[in-house]
Amino acid sequence: MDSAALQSAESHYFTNNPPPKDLKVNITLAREFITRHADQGRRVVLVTSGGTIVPLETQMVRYIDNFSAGTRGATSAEYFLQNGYAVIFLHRQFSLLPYSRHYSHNTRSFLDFMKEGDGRVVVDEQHQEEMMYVLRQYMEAKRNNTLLILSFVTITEYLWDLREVAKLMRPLGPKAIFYLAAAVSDFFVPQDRMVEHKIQSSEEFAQNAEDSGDTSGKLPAARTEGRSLIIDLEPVPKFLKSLVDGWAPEGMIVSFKLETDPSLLVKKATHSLKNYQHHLVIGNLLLTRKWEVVFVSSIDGEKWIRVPSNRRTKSFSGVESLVGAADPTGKKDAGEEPAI
Ligand code: PAZ
Repeated sequence: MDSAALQSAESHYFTNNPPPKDLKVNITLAREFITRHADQGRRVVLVTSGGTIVPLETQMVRYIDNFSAGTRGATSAEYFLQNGYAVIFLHRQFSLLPYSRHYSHNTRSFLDFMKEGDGRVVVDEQHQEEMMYVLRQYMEAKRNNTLLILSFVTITEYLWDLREVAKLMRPLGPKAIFYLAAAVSDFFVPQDRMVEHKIQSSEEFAQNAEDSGDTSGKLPAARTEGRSLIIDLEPVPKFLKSLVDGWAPEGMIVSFKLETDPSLLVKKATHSLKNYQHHLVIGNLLLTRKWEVVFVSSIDGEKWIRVPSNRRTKSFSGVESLVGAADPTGKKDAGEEPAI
C-alpha cells in the first residue's frame, strides 16, 4: 500500500469508528507522564498487552475475543521498569497487570497467601520472601511514578489509544520504544455495519436495516439468516505501517507475531519486518510461547531464545527469564513465566 492509500485508509477508519469515551483522559495522563520522564532523561516504552475484542452489536451483548491473558506484556513491563524505563502499559481491561499478576488470574486466590496472626491479616510465612521482592519493585515503580496504566477493550479503543499515545511519544525520537505484545484483532465489524440491538437467534425477531436507522443499504456484518448466524467481518487496516511511517517514525518498534503452524512463523515474521521496515519482530507459537521465541531483525537475522527445559517450571516471583535477572528466591511455585 502506498503512503496516500495508507493515509486514506487511516482517515477512513478513524472517521468512521468513533473514539473511546476515556480517550481525552488517557491523552492528558500520557502527555503529563511522557513530558515528565522526558525532562528527567528517561526512556519511555509503550507496552501493549492482552487481546482486543470485536463487538458484534452497538449495545454489545456478543463479541469475538482471543486467548491472550496479558502475561507477556505484564511480565515484560516489569523488566522494562527494572531497567530504568518509564512504562506506559496499555492493556486490555482486567487482563494481567505488572506485579499484581503474581497473585491474580491464578488457580489460587490471593487469600491463599494470607493468614490470621494476632487478630490481623498477615502474609503467610512461606510467601514472605517472594512477596517482599515483588512488593519492593512495585513500591519503587509507584514512588518514582514510572508506570502509567491505561486500558482498552475493543479493537477500535486500542487503535485510538495507540495512535494518540504514539503521536505524543513522537518528540522523544529514538528514546521512544513501542513493544507491541497485544493480540490485536485482524478482522472487525465497522460501525456502519453494526446493528444497534442484540442479534436475535431467529429471523422472525431480527432487526432490518430500517429498524436500526441505517440508510447505508449495507447488510449488517453480523446477522441471522434462517437459524444461522452469519458473521462477515472486514479486515482491520494494518496500522503498523502508520506507526512506522507517520505516528512515531524515529521510535524503536518491536512487534510480535503469533502463529500456530511452526512452518509459517519465521516466514511471516520476516515478511512483517520487510513490509513494515521496523526494528524487530518477535515470533512465538501459541503452544510454546512461554519458553521459546524467535527474534527476527535485519541486523541479526533469525535468533531463537529458549528457556532450558529444566527451567520450564512454574515460577512465582516473575524473575526467571532469559533476559532478566536470576530469581533471588530460587522458589518457583505458581504462574508460568514466559521466555521474555
Ligand atoms: O498475552 P499472552 O502472554 O497470553 O500471549 C502473548 C502473545 C502471544 C499475545 C504475544 O506474545 C504476541 O504474539 N502478540 C502478537 C499477536 C499477533 O497479533 O500476532
